[in-house]
Amino acid sequence: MDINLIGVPIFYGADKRGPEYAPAKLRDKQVVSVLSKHNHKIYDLGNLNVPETKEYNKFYAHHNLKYVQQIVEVNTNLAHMVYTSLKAESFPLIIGGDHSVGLGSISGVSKAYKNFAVIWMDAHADINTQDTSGSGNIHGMPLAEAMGLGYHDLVNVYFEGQKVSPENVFILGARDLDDGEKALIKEKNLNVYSPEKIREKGLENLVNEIVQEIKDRNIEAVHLSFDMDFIDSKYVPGTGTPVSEGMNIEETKVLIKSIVETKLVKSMDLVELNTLLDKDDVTADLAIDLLDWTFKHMR
Ligand code: HAR
Ligand code: MN
Ligand code: MN
Ligand code: MN
Repeated sequence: MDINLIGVPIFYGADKRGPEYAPAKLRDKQVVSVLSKHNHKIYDLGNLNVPETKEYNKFYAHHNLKYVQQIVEVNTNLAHMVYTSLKAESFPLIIGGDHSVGLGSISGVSKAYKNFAVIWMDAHADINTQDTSGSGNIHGMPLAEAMGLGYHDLVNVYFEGQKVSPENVFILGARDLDDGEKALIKEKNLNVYSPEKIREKGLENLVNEIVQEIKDRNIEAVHLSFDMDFIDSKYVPGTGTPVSEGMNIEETKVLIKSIVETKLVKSMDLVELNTLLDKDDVTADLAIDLLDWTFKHMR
């Protein structure tokens, strides 16, 4: 497989320094040769430009949205990188950065595929809007924006309107939801599976169930968006908003393997590795291990 490696060194969505160093860290850890082992050709396209701004400009566009303009600019460029990668039949692997990049990734996929699904592995649902977010941090909102909900400039990134329909979104591992997010899950009847629910169903069963739904709907592609905080906080010190009661590393690998073996995954994000919070590189090493595992099963 051809893989386009795209770094997005952004922290504006988290409003906390650290995730912007993840692409360089993973390159230091030889991400390119690790992925190459599995018979893939890796094209390292470098990092997208993230414009500088002053902290006092944070709320320039909206009182509860931090760094909107910068995030819109980066995600527009990312969307086009993802779209052109898919058109060239190269797998876009997006290394964040914080999870605000999920919007650009999904937007690019959405231009390439009319009928696709998103599997969002995360302790959070990231479906806040400017009206429900308590933090104003846009990394808590990308999936809402991609579903067409939220601030106009974010909803209309790359091209106007909704990028993915809510019934094609599957959120795995969610265990830290805000009240507005819970309300939206009810209202839209979103597919959200907590770690508890995943274990109850059985890991492979759950993936089979999702794949069945996906196949019934004639879905051509799956975008896998992996937030490091999906994994239980005791294994991931190097992430900005760790949450306990998550799945362990083995369980995470079982899920990833069965998702990837469907052959439907055509693009992926790996986000929220915060190198400044990491201890002895354990989270960076884990990110490498997970990428190694993922692309070993991808063919
Ligand atoms: N729900 C909270 C908020 O909106 C926390 C968002 C979490 N951060 C992430 N994204 N790492 O998954 O601020
Ligand atoms: Mn997230
Ligand atoms: Mn998260
Ligand atoms: Mn407002």
